[in-house]
Amino acid sequence: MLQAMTTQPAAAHYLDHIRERQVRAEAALTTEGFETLVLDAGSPFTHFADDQDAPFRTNPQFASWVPLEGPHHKLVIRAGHRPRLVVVRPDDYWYEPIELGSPYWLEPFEVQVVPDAERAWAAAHGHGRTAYVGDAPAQAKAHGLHDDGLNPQRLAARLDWDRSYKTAYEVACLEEATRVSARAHHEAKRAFLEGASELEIHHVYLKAAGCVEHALPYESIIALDEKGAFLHYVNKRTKRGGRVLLIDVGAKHAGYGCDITRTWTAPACDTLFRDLVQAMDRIQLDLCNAVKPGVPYLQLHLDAHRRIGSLLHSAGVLDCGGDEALALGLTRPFFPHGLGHFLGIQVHDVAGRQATPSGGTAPPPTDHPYLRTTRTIEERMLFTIEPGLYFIDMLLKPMRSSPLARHVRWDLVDRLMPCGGIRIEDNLLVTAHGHRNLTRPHLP
Ligand SMILES: [Mn+2]
Repeated sequence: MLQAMTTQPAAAHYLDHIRERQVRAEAALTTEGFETLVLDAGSPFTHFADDQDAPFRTNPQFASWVPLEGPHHKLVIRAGHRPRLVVVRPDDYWYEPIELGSPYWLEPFEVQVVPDAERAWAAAHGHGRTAYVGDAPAQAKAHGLHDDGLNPQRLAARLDWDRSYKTAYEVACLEEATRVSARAHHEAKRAFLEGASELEIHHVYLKAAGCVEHALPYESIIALDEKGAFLHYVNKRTKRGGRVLLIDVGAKHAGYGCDITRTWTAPACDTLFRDLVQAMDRIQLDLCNAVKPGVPYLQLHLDAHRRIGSLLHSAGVLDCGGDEALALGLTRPFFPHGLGHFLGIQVHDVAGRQATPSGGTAPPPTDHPYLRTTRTIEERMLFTIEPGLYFIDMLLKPMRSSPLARHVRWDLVDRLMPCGGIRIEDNLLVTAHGHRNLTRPHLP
């Protein structure tokens, strides 16, 4: 990690990022009547009846300030003061301790290094009414925090809400992650066309991305043929020699993960399916082109259903398209997930369904329960656009015996079923009058 430092494009924006975080956090603290905020990096999660921990994941609220890895660190934020970073660096020979060095991201903090978790608690004391946000509220209480300061809901909601608007630093981190991921996607596609198995494609991807498996932002989805009809296909990946590859995998930079899906076809693929893939690519780009401030995300999601309905109509699968297919619910079994989600520290980032800065939920329509984004699009939001079209037996079966069955050419559905599904996913940053597609420049 030492090669990183000041040559990163992200580094140039980091001080502004922390300045904005500080301003927003101070405003949230004042509104909610707190003086100090303690963010906890978190504790390791130990598996039940075992002595092994799950790969550690930092509290996203902490990670959105500082890309310091590992458990037990604390960040103490207080109006008018430099944020104080308490770094836990044990003397250890079981696990190699972090080598802190002097990365760009230490600059804005008053740094205190302590040897263990207990001393981090002691060092993380606040001033005045203090809020704690982290996974160890009982320990925070044992160290003197009051009940009403333990993960206060409205304060946490305000911090989440602020994370809907990405800083230049965050965008640069996601762009760096995208460069790495796109390079690895290219290699994975090549391996697929050479006949590799799902597991081999996964290994080719990891090698090209230069990371271990648990450094991916989410478990890779690498599915050949009919396996693509499982939306989160993450089994042992034994299939090989496929005609269709659905690959959904990202990469991380400084804690920020991109989320990219492509669907590739081999020359032996059914031409009917290959045409659908090409048409879905055009639909995805049309949906991207509609992204700009002021548009409700839900409108794009429903528009995706209309366009997919029309595509199925022109392919002969449905006897009607567009509005009628959407109104009848014909497209839902073919496109059974949301059009996209916020992206950031978390792959499904926070506040996509948040109703107001202080909390509450704006749920999606009952017919579209998996839509994760119900916000109206605003500048600096960053989200995925990922329409899908699948042939999923479990969802189509009830339709075969329903009154809707007469709208469907089942012989074509049966012909397409072995091809699995299509998903094409880019990451978009919303600008003042439109958007910037972060993925396409690197991966057509
Ligand atoms: Mn996604």
